[in-house]
Amino acid sequence: MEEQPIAHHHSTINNQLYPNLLAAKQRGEKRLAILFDPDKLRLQKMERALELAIECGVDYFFIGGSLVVNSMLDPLLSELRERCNIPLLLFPGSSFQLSYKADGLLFLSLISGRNPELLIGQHVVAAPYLKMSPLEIISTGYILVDGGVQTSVQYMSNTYPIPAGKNDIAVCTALAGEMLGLKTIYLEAGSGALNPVSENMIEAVSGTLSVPLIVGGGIRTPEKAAANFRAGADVVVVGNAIEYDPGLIRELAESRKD
Ligand code: 1GP
Repeated sequence: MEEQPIAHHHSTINNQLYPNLLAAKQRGEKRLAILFDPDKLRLQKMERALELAIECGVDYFFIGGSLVVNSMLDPLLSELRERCNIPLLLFPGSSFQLSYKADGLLFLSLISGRNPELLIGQHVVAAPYLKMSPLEIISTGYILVDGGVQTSVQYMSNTYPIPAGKNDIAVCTALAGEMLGLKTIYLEAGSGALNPVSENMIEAVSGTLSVPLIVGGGIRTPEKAAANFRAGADVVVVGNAIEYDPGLIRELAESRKD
């Protein structure tokens, strides 16, 4: 008997993630992403988070962290895939955090920093693997903004964040990223940031961009999520706050409509 080609589990959402995000932006629809860090997962909370995410129609799961030291990545992706249709996007801290079990990958270039490994070096290493993978690759200009505390991204990347008050630098960085052809821009205050990215900066950056704008880091309340959406964020990402209180998902989901 002839060998069957390996069937990828991706069907309908594969390669539609970015077109869908663009279409949503054009319609003015907002999106909520929940970040799961495989290193930090506590299974009981995750269970509750998953139930609520399905019930409230969370738009994306982002999967990743600055380290990912354990081997939970694949099992976590399999479990999520089995349980729901919410798109699974890898959000990797390094080129080693890759898996075919997700739907897509935010291919992050840390454009606020001047560390060549994170601008292009790791991308070169990952490229042949990604070329063969079924993952939808979404190139992303990753902009680290000072969040009032040294975060893991800052330490691990060995880069300076953009100072919180320097909107002009953030704007020019985002613009350059878009001009280089990056498909999304991600304003990141870092996981556990004391101060999330200000509405002021979000407004300045979103006003100049045509590509979708993702914002995350230190967002703890539905009010802040709503304010970010009003300021022009297309996608808001929440991690830590959900780890503490999965119940927040309901109001965060509502904040998309404010
Ligand atoms: C995603 O790193 C953030 O951009 C997640 O940050 O864990 O602080 O929500 P929090």
